[in-house]
Amino acid sequence: MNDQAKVIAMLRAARSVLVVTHENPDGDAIGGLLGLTHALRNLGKQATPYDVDRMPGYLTWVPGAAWLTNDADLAAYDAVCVLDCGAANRMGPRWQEILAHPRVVDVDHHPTNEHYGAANLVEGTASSTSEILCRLLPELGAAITPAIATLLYLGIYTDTTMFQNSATNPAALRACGDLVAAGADFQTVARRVYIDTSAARLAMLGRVLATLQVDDGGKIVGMVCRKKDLDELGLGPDDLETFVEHPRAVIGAGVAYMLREVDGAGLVKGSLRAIADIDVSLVAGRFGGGGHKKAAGFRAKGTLAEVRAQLIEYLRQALGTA
Ligand SMILES: [Mn+2]
Repeated sequence: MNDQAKVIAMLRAARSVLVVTHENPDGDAIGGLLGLTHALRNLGKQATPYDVDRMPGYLTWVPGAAWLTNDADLAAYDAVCVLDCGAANRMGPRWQEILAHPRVVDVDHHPTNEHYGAANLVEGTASSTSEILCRLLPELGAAITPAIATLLYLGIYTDTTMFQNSATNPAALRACGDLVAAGADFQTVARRVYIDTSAARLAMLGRVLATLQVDDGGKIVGMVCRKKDLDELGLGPDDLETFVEHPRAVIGAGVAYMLREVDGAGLVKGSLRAIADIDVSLVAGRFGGGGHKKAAGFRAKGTLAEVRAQLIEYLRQALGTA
C-alpha cells in the first residue's frame, strides 16, 4: 500500500523536515539522507540530516557531510522523513520518539518495510531508496543539481554493488543515466567507494591472501586473519570489510569464508558467503551465529586452526560432500 500523493503533500506542506536514516549507514542511506536534504533546502525549507550513527570513512567527502548533526529537537520539525529503513527500530536509539511524531514519512525499498509512517512510499522492486528519490524529487518540484545527482548516484551504485547484484534493474540503470546527465560525479564515487585504499591495508590483504586455503575439491575457499598482523599494521577489523570477496571470486568455489582472531583469549569471528545453493545462516547457527542464506556470521571459541577445521567440517556437511 503506497501513498505517494500523501508523501508529496506532507513534504510540500512542511516548512521544516528532519531527515533520518538507519544505523550503520551505507551509501544508499547517506546518499538519500543528504540528497533529500539538499533538495528540501533548495526548495526553501529548513531541512536537517539526522546522524544516528558514525559516518563511514569512505563517505566523509560527500556534498553536505558537514550538515550531519546528532542534536535535533524532534518537536521543532513539521515532519520527519525516514529513508531506507525497513524496520522502525533500525532508526537508532531515538526510534520510539521518532515514531511518536505525528508526521512521519517513510520512503524505502525493503519489501519487508513495516509501513510505520503516517504516509509510506515503499517500492520493494526498486534497487535503492536513492532510485525512488530520483522519481520523487521532481514530483516535489526540486531540480536535480550536480550535488544531488552525485548523492543519488552513490546510493544506486552502492546498493547494486556497482551494477552487479540482483537489485540492478533497467529503471536503476536509466536513473543513473539521467543522474550522470545532471552532473553526477560518477568517477569520484567509484574511486572513493571501491578503489581507494591505504598501503597498510594492501599489505594486510597480502598477509591474509597468503593464508588462502582450498578444500573439498575447490568448493570451500577461505582465509584467516591474525590479530598480530592487524596490530603490526595499525589496522582494525573495519579494514577487512571486503576481503571475503577474494575467496568468493575463486572459480568453482561453492562457499567462501573469512576468519578473524578477536582480541582476547581464543575468540574467532567468522564471515560466510554462499555461492552454491546452500544456506550459510544454518552453518553459522551451529556456532550460535546467524544471518542470511547467502551471507552469515558467527563467533566461536578456539584458535584459528581449531575453528577453521570445525568450520570446514560443517561446510562439507552443508555442501553434501561430507
Ligand atoms: Mn538501500
